[in-house]
Amino acid sequence: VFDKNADGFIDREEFAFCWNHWIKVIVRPVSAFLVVDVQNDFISGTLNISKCNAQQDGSEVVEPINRLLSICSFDCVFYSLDWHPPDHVSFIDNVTMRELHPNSPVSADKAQAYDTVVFAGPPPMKQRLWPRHCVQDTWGAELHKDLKIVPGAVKVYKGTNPEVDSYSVFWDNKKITDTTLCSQLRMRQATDIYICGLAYDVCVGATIADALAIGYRAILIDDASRGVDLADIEATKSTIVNNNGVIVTSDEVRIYF
Ligand code: VGL
Ligand code: ZN
Repeated sequence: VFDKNADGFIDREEFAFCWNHWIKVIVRPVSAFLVVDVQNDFISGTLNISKCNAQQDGSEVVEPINRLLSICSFDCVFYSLDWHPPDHVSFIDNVTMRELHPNSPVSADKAQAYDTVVFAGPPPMKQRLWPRHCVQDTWGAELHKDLKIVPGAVKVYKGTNPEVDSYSVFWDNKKITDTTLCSQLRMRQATDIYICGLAYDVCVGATIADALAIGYRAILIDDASRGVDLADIEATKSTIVNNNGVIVTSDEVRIYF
């Protein structure tokens, strides 16, 4: 590596910095494949996204995901699961269990599924209310039966704290606790994260935003993701591109042995 000061080479420390921050990522990338929340409730259960604004069929992500898992050789594979206790703060039928902030746009007695309220806190917390979904150890929380599970993959559980929701697979929405994904990616020195699954504009979007903020190269696989709201899906795509993320289709992903 030549020094711009023209005396030959840059020193060891500077080389180490370049290696760790730039060169390693290019000559020795470590890839992670992350399948977000491909669970029954989002596909055909209580939070069936095909009944939402975008009317997308969540089961269509299974074919491209399985194909990528069989032909690509990712260094590590993760499956995240939305994994809520029955008293979870995001469930519409639990809205009267906690105090709302006086400035909440909707009151507890008027609130309906998909509305956004503000809980009193402290601190006050904005929360979109969802139908009861992905309750721990129920059918709705299981991964789709046709989804290929590869040996050695790691399952990452999120949304387990009853008091705080968790869209990103890295942290809960208040950034109180991180998940096993954070430590696993650090341990494996991952550089590139390929992300897909459900829902495009909710958990997939929040996860890729965090991946880019941490500094990973993040790749969203468009045809292996389905979402809730068309406008929010478009906004998610803009955020990814504006933050130097990449959006590809599954046939563009080529990581071979
Ligand atoms: C999700 C709504 C509520 C998701 C999770 O996985 O995208 N969406 N909980
Ligand atoms: Zn959830």
